Amino acid sequence: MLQPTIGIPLMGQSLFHRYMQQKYIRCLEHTGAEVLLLPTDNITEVISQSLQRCHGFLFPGGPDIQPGIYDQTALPECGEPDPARDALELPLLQAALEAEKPLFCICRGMQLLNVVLGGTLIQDIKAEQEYPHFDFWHRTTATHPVLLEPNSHLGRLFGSDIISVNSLHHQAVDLTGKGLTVTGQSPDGFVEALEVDGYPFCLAVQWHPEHMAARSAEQQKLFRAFVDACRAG
Ligand SMILES: [Mn+2]
Repeated sequence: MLQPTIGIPLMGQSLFHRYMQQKYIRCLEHTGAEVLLLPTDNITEVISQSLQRCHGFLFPGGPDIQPGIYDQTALPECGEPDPARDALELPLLQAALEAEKPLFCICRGMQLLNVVLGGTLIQDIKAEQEYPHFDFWHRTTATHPVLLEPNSHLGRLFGSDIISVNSLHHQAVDLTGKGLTVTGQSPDGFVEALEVDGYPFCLAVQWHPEHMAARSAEQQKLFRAFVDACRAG
């Protein structure tokens, strides 16, 4: 298969949403993939059709996940959720995992992966952080280091145990879900990358490679590895 199709949940219709969505689309199209945006209406149909059509799924950034989903009540610091996206993305990710589709989970996407597998989130990290983990202005450049497990998929992909990343999150993975291993951490102790034990192909990162890839050959590797896995599947 020359051109794999990759499903991405629709982030929203506002100018801001379309700008943020376009970054993922460009990176995937640049590596030769076709993108299918998945709307939040007719969820059952969207899930069954996209599982047939898509060779892989990218779960993008976005608003905070409703804390009730991981059995917590919302703290005042928790952001405004998007219940429609939660309603689509939770069962879609569950179904994609069962079908063993190649996955790329970014920011909210990584947090979603953790929650789907029974993990929890820290609803706001501002009081604990020692690095600027939410720096929208510097989203195209690196703002903090990430320490990678040398024997992980990411450690091998980057050929290094330390990389520099941008950061656009105010929440973080707390208790990890079933079958997940932490393979990247910030120096102040927050989870920046997860891997699913024994799963064919899943990249899960807390940073935003889609905003860095235009200038960073290192970050482009993530999209290339994902699209290659989709092509092989
Ligand atoms: Mn960070």
